[in-house]
Amino acid sequence: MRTVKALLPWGCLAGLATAACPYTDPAALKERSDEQVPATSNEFLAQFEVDDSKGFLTSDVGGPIEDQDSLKAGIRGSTLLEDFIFRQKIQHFDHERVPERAVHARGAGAHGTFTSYGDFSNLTAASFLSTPGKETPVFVRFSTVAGSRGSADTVRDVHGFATRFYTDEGNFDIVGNNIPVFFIQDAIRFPDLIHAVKPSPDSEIPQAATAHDSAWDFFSSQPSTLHTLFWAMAGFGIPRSYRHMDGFGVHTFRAVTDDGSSKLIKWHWKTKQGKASLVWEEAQALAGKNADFHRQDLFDAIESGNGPSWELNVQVVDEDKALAFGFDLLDPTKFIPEELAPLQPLGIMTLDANPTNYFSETEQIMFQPGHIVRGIDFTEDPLLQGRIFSYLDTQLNRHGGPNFEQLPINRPRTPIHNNNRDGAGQNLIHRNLYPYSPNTLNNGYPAQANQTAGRGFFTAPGRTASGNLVRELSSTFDDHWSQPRLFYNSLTKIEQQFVINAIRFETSQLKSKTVKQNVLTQLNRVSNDIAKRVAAVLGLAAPAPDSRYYNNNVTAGISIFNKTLPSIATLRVGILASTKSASSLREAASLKERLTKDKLVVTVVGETMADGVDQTYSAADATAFDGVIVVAGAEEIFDPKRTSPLYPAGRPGQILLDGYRWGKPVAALGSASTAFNSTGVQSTSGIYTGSEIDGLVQAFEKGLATFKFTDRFRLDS
Ligand code: HDE
Repeated sequence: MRTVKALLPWGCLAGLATAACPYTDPAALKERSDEQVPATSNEFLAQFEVDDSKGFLTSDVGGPIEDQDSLKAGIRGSTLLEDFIFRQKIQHFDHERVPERAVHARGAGAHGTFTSYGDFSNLTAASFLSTPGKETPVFVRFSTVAGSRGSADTVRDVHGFATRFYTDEGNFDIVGNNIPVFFIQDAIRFPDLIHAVKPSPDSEIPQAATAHDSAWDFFSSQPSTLHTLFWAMAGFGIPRSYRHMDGFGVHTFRAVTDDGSSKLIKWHWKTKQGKASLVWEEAQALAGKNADFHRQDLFDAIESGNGPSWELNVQVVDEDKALAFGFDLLDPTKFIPEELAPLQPLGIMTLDANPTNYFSETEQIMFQPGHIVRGIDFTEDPLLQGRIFSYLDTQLNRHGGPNFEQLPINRPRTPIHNNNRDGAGQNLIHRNLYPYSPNTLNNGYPAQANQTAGRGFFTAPGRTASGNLVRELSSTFDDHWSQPRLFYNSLTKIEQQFVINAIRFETSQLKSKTVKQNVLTQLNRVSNDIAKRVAAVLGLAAPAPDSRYYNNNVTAGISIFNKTLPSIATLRVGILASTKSASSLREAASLKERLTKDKLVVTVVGETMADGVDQTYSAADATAFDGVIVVAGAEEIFDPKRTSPLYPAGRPGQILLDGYRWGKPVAALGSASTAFNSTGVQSTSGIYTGSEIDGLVQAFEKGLATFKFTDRFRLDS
């Protein structure tokens, strides 16, 4: 339950202009200061919470009732139409669902705080960036794109990273992704992209996957998709967790100062947990073993007090440099390599509170690229321009009327004074009888705010637009191949192999030979080597190299696997023990104590739920662990000839071997090292043995920071 420091009078919530309410009284408004708005979104939301910890059950209109049996004509008779208790209960239940998001339906969210590093008024007039240490409440929702609301978390997909800042000058949203570019360049093509990617209209197969003809038909007919596709085929499509991915605003936006001068900017969220990714077989197994893996990970990390953090950065470019880098900054299929425009850190965001109610908060939050505040402005990016309409429009479908901004999670911390009235689900009781501007009868209120009055929003004065009306894209958007190649060139060899494996996996599901040929044509424009290696698996002839398209450019900061993690806190370790050996359980307990001190989440696995065992071999699986340790005394159960009715045949060995095959650090304490031989774990990097806990733990923890030992994976050549 959230704690509320000071409850506001109801009139404030209703937006009523009363002297008792510091947020809505026009006189008080003029003097509004930071202290007069609730400090955190949690504090604000707490006012809407319902506490059922005491009291009697009531009807929807407040009368106490009982609701366990319906009202019948005789003890064995029909239920009566008169039974209002039955009708209200069933009717509300029948209407519990709202349409899921058309895209990004599957997601998880959390509350937190953004803290500005400094005064950035030389870049933007945005108030949340105006003072060192200034705190702004945030809510973030992470998501996958293609799957339905109940789909698995670890499918291969672009991931949403949408942030709402509840600033003291209104709500500001960065509705971004974990990949800095997008598939298409003009919003009008979005329905085409989504129709191609979503399941087949007849069978509704496949769920949350792009491994089907229509998706790759679109990708290969619309080469602007290649760049994002390449990121998705790499580790970015299958992150270890939401916490281990970066976020990007994707489009170029404008930062505008109080005096109206503007710069072009790109938003970047840099994870403080480090980037980490699953490997594909592991992700697939996880989708079956724990469909809620990412949701659970975020929730558990926050519950344990280890909420994740991201640093907000911007790349800043002068207005007249939009075409200076050899591509168009209005083209959302391009990113600016960090070498051309360095990242400038602005502040840090930490998520530290889970939603109290998933539906009210995570499901009902309505992000919108059009939620901007003074100091931020759009650009003419035709994808962004369309999004500004779409996100608002789609809420009419989801919430059945225009008052969705009044839902608690969508309300700003600041008072609302608009002249909007009525509509389905109107929550507010407006007292103003003159809801129009200009007026004299309400003394001109609400007053107009702009660049000079009331710290209002204003469009960057330097923006200009002119030209003939055309239904076409600028030729500065024409190059679709050099950045996918730049991206691919900047990966390590093994990451390149993972991209090729992913494309092989996806295209192996294709039935249409024409689509496969078209895919090879496009891949060949990125790299003949890729085209050849994919063609070999598809059993098709590779196209000849087309050197008109190729470059040898590289950029830093792309690879996921070439860096160790800055922190191993909250990573998960499985200790494989045996309930048949009391000494193995003792060793497991000491090991657990030692690892827990380093904030690792430890699960001791045994045959039965004996004392000291957290999970049985019936349920445990390597997908649940970032690293595995076998303790002495448990080695017997890894003998493949040994069977037990207590778990599926070979399960202990399978956990060890899967951990090894999926690149995780694997360790054995003392005599348990024989388990390696019996299960086929080979001696490569990331395999640790030793008979003394401290030494083994130190080495193993270094292995956890390495995260994936990629030398265990095969390269084509
Ligand atoms: Fe979205 N997108 N999108 N998108 N998008 C939605 O909005 C849309 C695009 C993104 O956690 C929808 O409320 C169009 C780019 C995220 O609630 C919808 C276009 C980027 C989320 C919609 C795009 C995104 C959405 C679905 C092309 C990265 C989830 C329901 C012009 C910069 C936000 C809803 C959340 C959600 C439309 C392209 C990110 C239908 C028309 C580019 C993170 O309105």
